[in-house]
Amino acid sequence: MLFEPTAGSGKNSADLLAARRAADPQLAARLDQIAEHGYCVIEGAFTPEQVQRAKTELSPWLQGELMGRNNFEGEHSERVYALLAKAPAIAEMIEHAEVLAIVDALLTPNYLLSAALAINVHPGETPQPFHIDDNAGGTSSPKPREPLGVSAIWALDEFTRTNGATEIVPGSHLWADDRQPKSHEIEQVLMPAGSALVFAGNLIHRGGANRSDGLRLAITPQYCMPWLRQIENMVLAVPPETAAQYSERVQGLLGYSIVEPGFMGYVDGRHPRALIPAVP
Ligand SMILES: O=C(O)CCC(=O)C(=O)O
Repeated sequence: MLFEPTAGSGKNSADLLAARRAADPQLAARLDQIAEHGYCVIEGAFTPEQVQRAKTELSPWLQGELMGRNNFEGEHSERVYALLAKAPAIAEMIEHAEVLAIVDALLTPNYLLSAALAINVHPGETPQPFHIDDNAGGTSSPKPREPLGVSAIWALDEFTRTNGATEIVPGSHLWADDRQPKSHEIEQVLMPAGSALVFAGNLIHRGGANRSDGLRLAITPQYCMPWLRQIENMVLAVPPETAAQYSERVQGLLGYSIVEPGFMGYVDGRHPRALIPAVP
C-alpha cells in the first residue's frame, strides 16, 4: 500500500481511523479497495426518489445550451457548473455520509469541495482524454504520491456498456506519471442509477464514448486537501446568501471554514461563516 488513510491527518488520527474501521467493516472494505485498486462503488446510495429530485432540479439547466467547449468537456456533453447555486438537491450527494466517511479517511480535516458539476453525455460523444483529478496547480507533485483529492461520480442514469460509463484504470493511483494505460488495463464502471463511484484523485480515468441513443447523466463532486486551491471558486459560485440554505457541513466544504492552526481562510479578520445570513 502506498498510502495509509489518515482519518483526518495528524498523527492523532491513526487511532481514530482504526476505531472507525473496526466499527464499520463496510467502510474498512471500501478503504482497502481504494488503497489497492483506487476506487470503490457504493450501489443504492441514492433512492429512485432522490435521483428523480436531482434530475428535476437539473432539468432547466439541461436544455442543450451548455455543451462542452472542447474535447475535455466533451462537445457532445452538457456540463453544468456552480451546481449548489442551481440545484440544491445536489447537496445530498455532496454531504452523503457514506461518501464523506471515505473522504474523512483519505484527506485531512477541513478538506474542501473542489468541484461539483453535472455531466450529461449525449449520443455521439467520444471518449474523454485520460486524466487524474487532483492536479496541484503546476507545483511539483510527481506520482506516485498520496492522493490530494477524492472524487465521486454519481450515476443519475444507469451506466451501461454503451452510454458513456466512466472508464477507470484500476491501480493507476500507484503509478508514476509517465506510465500510460494499455487497452487491457481499462475498465468501464457499470452501475445502476443511484450509485456512487468513489476514487482516489490520482486514479487515471475518463468519461466514455456514448454509442447508445440515450443520455448518461452524472454528478461529480470532487474534494481536495484544505491547502489546495479548489478547481471551482466555490465561495464566488455559491455566495453567502445562497450558502445560507445549506448545512454547516456543506458550507464548510464550500470554503466557509477555517483551517487551524493558522486561522487560514478568515475574511476581514473573522470566520467566513459570519458572512452567511441567518435563515429566517
Ligand atoms: O463523465 C465522466 O464519466 C468522467 C468525467 C471526468 O472525469 C471529468 O470531467 O473530470
